[in-house]
Amino acid sequence: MTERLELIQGDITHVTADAIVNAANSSLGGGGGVDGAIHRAAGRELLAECLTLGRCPTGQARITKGYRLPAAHVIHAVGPVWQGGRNGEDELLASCYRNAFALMEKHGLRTVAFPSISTGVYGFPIERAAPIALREIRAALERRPELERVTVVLFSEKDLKVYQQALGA
Ligand code: AR6
Repeated sequence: MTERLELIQGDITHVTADAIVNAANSSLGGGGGVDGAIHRAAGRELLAECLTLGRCPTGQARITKGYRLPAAHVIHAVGPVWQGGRNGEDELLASCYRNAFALMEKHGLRTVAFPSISTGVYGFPIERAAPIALREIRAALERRPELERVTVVLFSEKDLKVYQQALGA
């Protein structure tokens, strides 16, 4: 199972996969961080498709094509804004990962790359987010043998170390 899970440091917009996941906001209208990078790399057609989808509630996900990205699809997941940790943030973050995998199953996708959802602008502490992300990824890999590869792409070396430590724990 763990051989189908990899942690790398890099830019998710460069990843070739059936899908990359975007840490989006509910408007699906683009933004900063990884969302901005994905929209810039995919081109304006991505925004046009996103705007046909309406709002996406926190914890849920929507799928589009990848346009000029090397990835075939983008799964836009809306993570929770950190509000101190007692407002359902953990469950909403887990729900992003679960809903992303549900969309993969529905569309017959086998390889996916995730960023560290909610741990940038949305302020979710990465030390708390990493075990939640990895738990949901492992659960999906166990349940779904058709999943070939799940990559978590960490932007900084520090973030990569946090995930590596959580994976070993
Ligand atoms: N590749 C991989 N990871 C990246 C990249 C990249 N190109 N760029 C940034 N990261 P964030 P959030 C990392 O803020 O916290 C947007 O404005 C970044 O270092 O992108 O879920 C949306 O529109 C961090 O570890 O997403 C929303 O309004 C992680 O990606 C809001 O930000 C997530 O940081 C969402 O906030």
